[in-house]
Amino acid sequence: MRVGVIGATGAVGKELVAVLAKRHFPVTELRLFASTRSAGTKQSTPWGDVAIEAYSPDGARNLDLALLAVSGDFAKAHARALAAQGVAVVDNSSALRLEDDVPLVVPEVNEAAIGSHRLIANPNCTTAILVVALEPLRQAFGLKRVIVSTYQAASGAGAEGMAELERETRRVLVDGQPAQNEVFAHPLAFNVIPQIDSFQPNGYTREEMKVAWESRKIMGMPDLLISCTAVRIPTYRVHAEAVTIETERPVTPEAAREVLSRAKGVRVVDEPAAQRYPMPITATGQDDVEAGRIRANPVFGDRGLDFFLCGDQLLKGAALNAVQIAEKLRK
Ligand code: 2RA
Repeated sequence: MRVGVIGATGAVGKELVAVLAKRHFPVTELRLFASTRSAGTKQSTPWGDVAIEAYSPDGARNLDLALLAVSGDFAKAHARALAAQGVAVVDNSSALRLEDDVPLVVPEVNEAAIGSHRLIANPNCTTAILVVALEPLRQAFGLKRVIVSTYQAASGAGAEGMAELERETRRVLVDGQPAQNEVFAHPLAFNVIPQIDSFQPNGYTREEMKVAWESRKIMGMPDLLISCTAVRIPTYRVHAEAVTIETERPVTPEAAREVLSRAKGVRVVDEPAAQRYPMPITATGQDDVEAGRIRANPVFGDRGLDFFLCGDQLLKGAALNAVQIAEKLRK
């Protein structure tokens, strides 16, 4: 397939190229698009050095597949037109995720939603990591309520987020100066920030609402009761999520562990006695979402469960999920 990665120089764009290679996606021609600033430079890829092009609808006309890792404005302006030209499009932005005619897909959960669609939205990273674990639990025990608190890495804000964390940390440790922020609302080094994206009229942030809106759509549960508190922490990579659920039917930690150990896209890491549980340091670079700290939640009696997830948000939360969708589109 003639594959175009649009936003190729960003953190997700680079992962997209790496995941295409790792999963042996049948690329006959790889084209990389980015801003005019990067156009003309070369990026080294498993398919050799590829010159970065400035995007133009005409230039992209011959693609079979376009993987978009750019802004929502770009997606609004170009995604539908590309799909109408016959290009299969997977969009990483939030612009089209809630549109009725655009499936929002995590293949382990709702692959069937792809149908004959040619334009598919890739969910927010925090949502994708959550629903791969929620869906098998829902199937086994039913799902009534979900409460999530997240611990999100700097790379959720792209390469700039990682660079800011590194710069700030050096400034504090090496220069002995206070951290200075530009990307995040406050210094992230040696801090946690309970704000990701803008505040909504209901007091939640947009990131928190995305988790609710998108989980409901992907799981086909428009009335699911779900609340999220999203927090940025000073790690490079991997989003962690502390999850509490109330189930429809009785659940035990043993039964939940069994269900999750059979679930696609999940790896149970849950040996408290050996101090083994999900952590960013072990989940980094891994395709599967780690699930552990699985225990009964006494607030909800025999229908309550607590657990902890760690997922590489540049992989399952972005590039890997997008390429998995592309693999399904190929079929
Ligand atoms: C973040 N989830 O971590 C957002 C980006 N997709 O900032």
